[in-house]
Amino acid sequence: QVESNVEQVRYANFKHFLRPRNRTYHKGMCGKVYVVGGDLGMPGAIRLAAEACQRAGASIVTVVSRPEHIGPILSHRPELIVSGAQTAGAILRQQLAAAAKVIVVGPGMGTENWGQSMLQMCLETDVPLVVDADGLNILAATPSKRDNWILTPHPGEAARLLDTSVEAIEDDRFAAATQLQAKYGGVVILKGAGTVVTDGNMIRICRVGNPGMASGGMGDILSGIIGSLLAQGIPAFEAACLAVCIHGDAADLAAEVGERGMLASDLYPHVRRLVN
Ligand code: NPW
Ligand code: AMP
Ligand code: MG
Repeated sequence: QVESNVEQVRYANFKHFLRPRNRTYHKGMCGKVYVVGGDLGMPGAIRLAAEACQRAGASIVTVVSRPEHIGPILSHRPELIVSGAQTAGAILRQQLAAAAKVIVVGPGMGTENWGQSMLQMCLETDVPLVVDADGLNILAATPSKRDNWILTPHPGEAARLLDTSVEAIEDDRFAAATQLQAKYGGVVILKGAGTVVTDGNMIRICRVGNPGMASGGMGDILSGIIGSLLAQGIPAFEAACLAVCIHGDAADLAAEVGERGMLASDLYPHVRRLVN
C-alpha cells in the first residue's frame, strides 16, 4: 500500500461545511431524506439509520419499511415519518422521486424479493442515493454504475461487490476502494480500521474510530449521517469525508468509558455535538 501518499481526513478540515443556520431557516430547507430498508426481523437497522440522520441535522426523515415495523419504529421516535410498504409500487416510487432529496437504502433490507424490489424502486429515481448493507449485497448480484450515489461497503460487502475474498480486499484497501469506484461509479467508502474514501479522482483515509465500533448497527449509523449531510447541501465527496470523521470521532468520545460494550446508539449525543 502507498499509504504515505494518501492524505488523512480530519473533522477540523471539513467542519466548515456545516454552516450555521440563519435565523429564518425552516424545516423545508434541507429537503426530506427517505431511509428505505428493514425487512422482517431487522427494523433496528433502519431505525438506527433514520435517527442518525435526524441527529446529524436533517429536518424531515421518512422511514420506508415493512408495515409490521412501523409501530415499533414510531414508538420510540415519534419525530420520524413512516411509510409501511408491503411492495414497491408506482405510487411510492413517484413519492420518492418527487419528495426525496436523498434516499438511504439498504440497512436491514434483506436480499429477498422485498429488498430487491425496494432497491430497484430507488434506482428508478434520479435521487442521490446512499447504498449500504443489503443494498450493496443485492447490487453485487446485479452490478450497475451510477454517478450520484455513495456506496458504503465493509470488507465483507466489498468482497461480494468485487467477487473476491475479504483477504484480497484487506491486502490493499486503497486498490480495493479504487476498483470499487471504477466498477460502480460515484463515491466509495471502504469501511474498517482506516476507512478509505474515493471518488475516482481523490482518495483519502480516515484514521479515527476504534474497535468498540465492531458492534451491530454501527454502519447503519454512518449511512444515516451521510444521507443527512448530503441533504444539507454538502457535496458528495466532502459529505462522505465529513461523515466518516463525525462517526469515528463520536465513537472515540463514546469510548471514554471504554470500548467494550459500546452500542451504536451511544453515538447520538456525540454526533449531535459534532454537527454544531
Ligand atoms: P468473514 O466472516 O470475515 O468472512 P454481512 P452484516 C465480513 C443488518 N444489521 N473486516 C465478515 O466476513 C445490516 O444492515 C441489522 C473484515 C463477516 O462475517 C444488513 O442488512 C442490525 N471482514 C444485515 O444485517 C444490526 C468483515 O462480513 C461478514 C468486516 C447484514 O449485515 C446489525 C458480515 O457481514 C446489522 O447492521 C471487517 N471490518 N466487517 C439490526 N439491529 O437490525 C464485516 N466483515 O454478512 O454483510 O452481515 O454486516 O451484519
Ligand atoms: P458495519 O460493519 O456496516 O456495521 O460498519 C461498522 C462501522 O464501524 C464502520 O464504519 C467501520 O469503519 C467501523 N469500525 C468497525 N471496526 C472498527 C475498528 N476496529 N476501528 C475503526 N472503525 C471500526
Ligand atoms: Mg453494515
